[in-house]
Amino acid sequence: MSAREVNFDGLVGPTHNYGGLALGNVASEKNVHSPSNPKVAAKQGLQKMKAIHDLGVPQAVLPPQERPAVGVLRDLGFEGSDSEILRRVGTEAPDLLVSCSSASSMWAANAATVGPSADSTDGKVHFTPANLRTNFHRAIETTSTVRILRAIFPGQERFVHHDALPAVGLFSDEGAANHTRLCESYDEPGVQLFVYGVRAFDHSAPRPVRYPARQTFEASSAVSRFHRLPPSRVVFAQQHPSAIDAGAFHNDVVAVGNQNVFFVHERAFLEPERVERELRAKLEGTRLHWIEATRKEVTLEEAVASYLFNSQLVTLPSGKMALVVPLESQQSLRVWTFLQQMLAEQEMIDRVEVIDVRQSMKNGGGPACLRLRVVLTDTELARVNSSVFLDDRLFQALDAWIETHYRDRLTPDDLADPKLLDESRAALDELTQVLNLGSIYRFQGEGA
Ligand code: SUG
Repeated sequence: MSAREVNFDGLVGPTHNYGGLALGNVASEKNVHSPSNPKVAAKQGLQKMKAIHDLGVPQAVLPPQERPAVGVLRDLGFEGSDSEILRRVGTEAPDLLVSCSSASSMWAANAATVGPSADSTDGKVHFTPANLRTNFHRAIETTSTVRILRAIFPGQERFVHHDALPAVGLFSDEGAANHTRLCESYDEPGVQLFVYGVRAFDHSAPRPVRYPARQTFEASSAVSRFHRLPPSRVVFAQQHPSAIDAGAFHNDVVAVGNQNVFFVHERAFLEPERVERELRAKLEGTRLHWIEATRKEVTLEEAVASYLFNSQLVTLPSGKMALVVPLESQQSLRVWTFLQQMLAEQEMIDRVEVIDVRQSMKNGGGPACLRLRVVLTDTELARVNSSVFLDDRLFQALDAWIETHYRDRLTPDDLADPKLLDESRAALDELTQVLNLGSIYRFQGEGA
């Protein structure tokens, strides 16, 4: 049974803006309140999907969520018509309006952790939606994420959808951004690396001091239990606290892995030697290529600014790999020089593709943040809602859809505009038809 890794990218929603909402995310803090361009943002994301598709790597789409989330505002006690609520929140609690308007579900790496069937003792694909409880604007994604994942991966025969972990500090969970699967080939059992920022129960263990750790060991181990992974297939690793304090709020800002290649920054983990040793031991017959950038070659600050490790490492039809890096990695002379040298010195990665996702990058979301990886066998693939797979026809349809519905400039002051809500809903309503998703949004009567 052959298996493939499919990248499910979050489409950028019509309310994409710079809210300065994410403490510890340097770009988000830096760009607070600068005007955004949702149309360009969505097109950049779509172009990235097209580039991956054109490399011969399967690509699919996840829809944006309903924003501004008027339903959430109603849950918080606001009453009246939708436009009355927007007007009232806009004047009385503008920060809350910004939180309820973020297009943050575009960063699909945080939507869930996915466990491929080859690794689970029950032979099923497991999904655990992330509770994203560290930031309110992200915590409100979970309910819709569940609905969307169930609509795309239907039935219980092959897919298991778990509940999100309790949304408390002990179980802070940010999904696949802190999870890497290494393997010989996708269809064979692999080893899953769960990376956490803090052990919530252990107050004497090292922890970041400047910024919050968004993933706990307690959450990671619960997800590994949900996914029915034998201990021989699991490695836990603590993120280096200095990486979090330098702005690497997720592990995917300092490490990226695919099959038997793991590209990491020297300061990614607190105990890099132990992590490497345990991965090699558990991978048994597989030769792991551990490619490390030292602090001398790329400082943590350079890694965070360039998002070098937030690249996508994808297997090409030839069996070789490509590293899909953000434009910012090319614009840094030191990072680009390191990349050229790294390319020349190893035999696994044979090309680098440069992608422009600057609108997302200004909120701290690089190429890897925008995608959720799902390994699927042919049988599982056949059960996935096929309308979400990107081909030239869907690309054209989505490009035209963005052109029709998206604004080319947005500031936080625009978020209370009832016309923006109408435009967003009209766009999402049409999208559910294009992607054949049925009614998944609250404004469509779902979960009201
Ligand atoms: O959670 N930014 C996101 C970026 C997520 C990146 N994902 C991965 N590394 N996988 C976050 O910090 C900023 C929104 C704002 O400020 O408007 C934001 O939520």
